[in-house]
Amino acid sequence: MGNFKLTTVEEFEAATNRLLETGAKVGADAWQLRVKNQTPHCKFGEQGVCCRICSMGPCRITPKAPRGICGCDVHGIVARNYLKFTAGGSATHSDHGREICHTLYCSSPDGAYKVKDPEKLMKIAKEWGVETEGKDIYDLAHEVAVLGLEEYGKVFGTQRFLKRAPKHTQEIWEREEIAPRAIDREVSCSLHMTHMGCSSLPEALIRQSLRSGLSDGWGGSMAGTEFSDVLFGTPKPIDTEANLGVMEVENVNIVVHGHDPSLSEMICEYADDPEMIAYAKSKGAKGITVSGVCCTSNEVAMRRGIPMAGNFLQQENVVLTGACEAIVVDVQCIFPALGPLSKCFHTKFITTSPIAQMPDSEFIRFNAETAAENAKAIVKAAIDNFENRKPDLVYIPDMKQKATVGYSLEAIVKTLDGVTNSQVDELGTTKPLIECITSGVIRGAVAMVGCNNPKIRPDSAHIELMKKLIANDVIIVASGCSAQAAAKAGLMDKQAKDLCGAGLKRVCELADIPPVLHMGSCVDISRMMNLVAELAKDSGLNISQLPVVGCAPEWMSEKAVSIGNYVVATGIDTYLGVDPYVSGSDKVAELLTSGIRDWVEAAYTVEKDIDKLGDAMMARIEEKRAALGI
Ligand code: XCC
Ligand code: SF4
Repeated sequence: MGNFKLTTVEEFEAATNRLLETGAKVGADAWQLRVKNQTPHCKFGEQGVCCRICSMGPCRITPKAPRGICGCDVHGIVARNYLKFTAGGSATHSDHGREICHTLYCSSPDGAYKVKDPEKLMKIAKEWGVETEGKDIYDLAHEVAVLGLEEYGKVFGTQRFLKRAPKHTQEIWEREEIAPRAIDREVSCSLHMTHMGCSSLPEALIRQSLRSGLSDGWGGSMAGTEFSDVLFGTPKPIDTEANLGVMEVENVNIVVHGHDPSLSEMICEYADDPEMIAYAKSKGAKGITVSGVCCTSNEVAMRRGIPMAGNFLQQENVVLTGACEAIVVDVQCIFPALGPLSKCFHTKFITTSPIAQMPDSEFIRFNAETAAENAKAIVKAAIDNFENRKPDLVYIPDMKQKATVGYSLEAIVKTLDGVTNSQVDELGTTKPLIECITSGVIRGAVAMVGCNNPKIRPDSAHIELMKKLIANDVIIVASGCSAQAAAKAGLMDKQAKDLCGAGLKRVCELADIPPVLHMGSCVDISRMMNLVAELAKDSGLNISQLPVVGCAPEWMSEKAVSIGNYVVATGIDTYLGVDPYVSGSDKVAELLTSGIRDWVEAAYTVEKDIDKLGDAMMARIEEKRAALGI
């Protein structure tokens, strides 16, 4: 197996510690230090039993005070908090999707944004019943973009993309009254329900949590993914690298961070511009390196092979290298800490969105209409900053791994064609994958998703679980910061096949894939929804019967809870390594981990012991196989 070796969490931590030493020299703060000041956390908050939605409170529930001033009990308070948390996530993902629809609306043949995948646009247009015959592709793009935008406020009916789900799933959503209507309506309705004096019945609040989640996964996020593909191309397998070592000491380093590819795509475009490269050289650099953090990094890695500097809890590290000329952010998961931190170095912290404005940043407003000039100004500002580097503060850990990324649903279907040598003659379907699963060569699949969280040693849960699963012939699809954890460790290197069980290893060799498939950013979990929908349709099974589970072992954001809700509501059991602030109510905990199974054929498992979490997932996969007699 040559000299392939995974990067261990210990090696990773040693590099981080070395960077923190640089930080200490310049008086920089870091999350590792702030965690100390914030722990132990507030018990009421942790259990979800604090309510401050009206000014008679705040009320917190204890054995001596079992009800708030209005009389709400602990179950109502915990469930209300859970729904609010979900709605925050649905709003965030969906608003990202809306921005993408708007970018599509701004596309033009000679503007900054073009239609790179007209085939996908045609497919969606047909799916939505839009006449395509003889239409100019940009007229069609604008028409479809308006329809996409209307999904947010449609007066009647439910989300258009729900039709992609198998019939059985659609029937469940109808029966349980959780088929999401207008996206904005589900978020508004959630905030209405959680207002003082509205719902305090846990069942009603959790049901709306599922519906709000579905408006994200099968609404806003799906729009985000689909229209990003139309604009920037549907990902295909592509080679890249991951971890801090992708930053290059002699180059101008621009780090893109956030979520919306409308910004990062343009930065990449202009960093590649010969005029800009010449300008960088005139300033004494060898060239320009763009790398990424968080989901926007996944977006440009999947489509352009732009290297991934790291995931969520690595964002401060990129500045601590002392070699980051600019960290350019749009929305979501951006530490406000980057402001003061960048002031300790020469780094420019450039915010670009009215939605995410922060102190100690330079605000260069980025608009779809003026994208080209905005992006150029940002790249130029980074280049101009190169000469301000303080050489004695520069240290880039020599640490990176190869990764093959870009496994959209389309790419997975194409790549797995021909893996089986038997009677499967329907290419362009998921049938070859189904055959690998039914024959037992692959036992099942796990969707590994979500963030890092200081409550868990960063990346360790992602990596340990993945290693365990692939060794047991379970194939992994990954997204978000989980995908980046895998890439940094080396699990997206094709040579990682040697860590797999015999069956999965054979599949990796035949299809020439790594055992952990990078499906994109967190809005791209909608790709996973489309994948399971196709698997169910092609196999004639219900989604809940497939030996497939979801897992977010280190999650932290509201978005992650929204995701969890739509994954479960789609019929996929979901495993969490961090508790979603519901331990204060046995009723709510019971609903989420078991009661909702009666509604949607799936539920949550929360288990903080990562080894046990892995065992539970494998046991579930085997249980589903046994039920199918395979
Ligand atoms: Fe954010 Fe999407 Fe979480 Fe990573 S995984 S920390 S939400 S960047 Ni989405
Ligand atoms: Fe207290 Fe009820 Fe007001 Fe919440 S809504 S703060 S429980 S009085």
